[in-house]
Amino acid sequence: MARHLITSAIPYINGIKHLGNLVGSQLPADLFARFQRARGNEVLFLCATDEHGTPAELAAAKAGKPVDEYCAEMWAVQAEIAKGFRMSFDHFGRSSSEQNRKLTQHFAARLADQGLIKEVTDQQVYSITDGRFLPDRYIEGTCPNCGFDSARGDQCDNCTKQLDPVDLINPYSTISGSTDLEVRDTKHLYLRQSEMKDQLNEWISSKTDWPILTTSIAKKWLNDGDGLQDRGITRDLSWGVPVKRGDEDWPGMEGKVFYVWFDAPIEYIACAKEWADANDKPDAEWERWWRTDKGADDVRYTQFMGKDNVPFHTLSFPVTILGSGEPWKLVDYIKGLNYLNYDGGQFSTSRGRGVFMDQALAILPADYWRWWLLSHAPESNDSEFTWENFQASVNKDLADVLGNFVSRVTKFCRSKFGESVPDGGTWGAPEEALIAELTTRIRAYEMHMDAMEVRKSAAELRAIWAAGNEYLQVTAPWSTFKTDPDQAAAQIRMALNLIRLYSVLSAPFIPDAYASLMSAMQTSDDTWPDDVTAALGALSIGHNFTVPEVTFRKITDDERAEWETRFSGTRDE
Ligand code: B3M
Ligand code: ZN
Repeated sequence: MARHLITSAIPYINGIKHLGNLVGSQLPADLFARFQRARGNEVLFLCATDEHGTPAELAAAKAGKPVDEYCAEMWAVQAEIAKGFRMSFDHFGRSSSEQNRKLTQHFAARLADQGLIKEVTDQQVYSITDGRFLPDRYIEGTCPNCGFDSARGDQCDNCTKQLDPVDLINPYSTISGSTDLEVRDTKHLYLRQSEMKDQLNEWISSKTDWPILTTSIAKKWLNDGDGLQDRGITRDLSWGVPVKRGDEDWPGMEGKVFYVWFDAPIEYIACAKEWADANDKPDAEWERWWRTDKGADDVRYTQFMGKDNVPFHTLSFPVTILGSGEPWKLVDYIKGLNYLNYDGGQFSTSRGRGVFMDQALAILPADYWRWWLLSHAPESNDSEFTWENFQASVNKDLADVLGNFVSRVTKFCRSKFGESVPDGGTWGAPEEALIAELTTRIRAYEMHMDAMEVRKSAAELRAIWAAGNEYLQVTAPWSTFKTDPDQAAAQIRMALNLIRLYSVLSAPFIPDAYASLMSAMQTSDDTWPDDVTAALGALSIGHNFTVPEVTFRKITDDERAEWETRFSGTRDE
């Protein structure tokens, strides 16, 4: 049995995420976690909200609420929506937790002990109008790298370059819009990333199996031009993890907090402790996932994230881990994803353009979205959501191919043989051909799922469903029944067993359909089909079933047109 530690990038607390965010990390991570559990492996799947930094402060100010109250409320909202999408997190934590505060301060102390932190008198943009410093998202301007005109102080959304607020051209305050800014001195802690350049280079070069998207971003940051610069890991803000050296005060750092990107990845570790604490487990239980000296050496750790988060996970966070000099687990595989666009443009949180997670669930159940998003995951390229494509995929794959198979087979059986697996006939050439095809396809499906090739996995699963329809086409039990009812019974026995098999194989993609089909087939036997022939005998003669309600309905043209208009960009934020 393998052991898989799986984390999804932790979403910012500042509002409900859109479908592009969902397919960029949580959803493919959930697919992988569910698959590994189905294979009998041990999984710890973690996610959390990213609650510190300027995004949280700005959103709370906009909502007119104290930031801690705002975060607590939004955590509950995000947790509920994640549940709605059937995210199978073992724990959905909070980066503002006590566990993360302690661990972040611990890492800072260790890094300082190793000589990897320096104190720098830094120049920060100060807004005279607002009477405060403007770190990160409190300031926007033109990107010095690509010319994008609303680059944020910490990162350009267009070219993904990590920025320093003082680099922005034509900067303005996002609080007041004021351009009455000046650069003032303030003291900050810097992480000496440059010291770790060789070690990081070596580590990344050893990752020959990583997606090119991931390694190329990492290598670009390591080796291009300015390379791996030392970065400020503290901020002049009040909300965040207070700057301390372990339990000790840090002279000169009073009233400052750690930068959100310093404490957010540490939450991956803290979240495991939150999970253990919440379940009354001793520390050894979470440490066996995270400490290589305490059992984590056989853990395979996979991270899922959108491409804009890759530099922080391939450079900054590994510097924290390696630089600590402690035996923490490093990531084994990073699955970086591209962006999902919306109908000819970008999803836009500020303009309410596109479908947000709560809105999606209000119009259709989770499985419809999961299937479309995963089968169109932005892996090698950015991909695009259009209502036309969504309607076509749902209607074809889910309603026509899978749903229709289930309904034809169960209804035909009920009308001719009753609601139990019928006796009679034998399996011959068509069944052997089907089993051979399924065996090949299921092995390919497993391979793609193991490799997190999401689209290829979906394509293979679709082909597995289609093989059932082809089998019905070839054997035509409704015709067979007229001349040879015994043989028709054998064919329907196969088809009923296919429903259970499909349900087990499809569960990572469409967990609700899995549950309803298993209940219709009145079985809880979810054995993975290592042996396809055996799997197709799981429902034996006389086994009862019921005809399920419609498994997947079609999306009408009217609905499509209505939704297209509704989500074109008018959501009130
Ligand atoms: N919250 C950015 C994002 O939601 C950031 C990820 C943190 S992962 C440690 O895309
Ligand atoms: Zn840029």
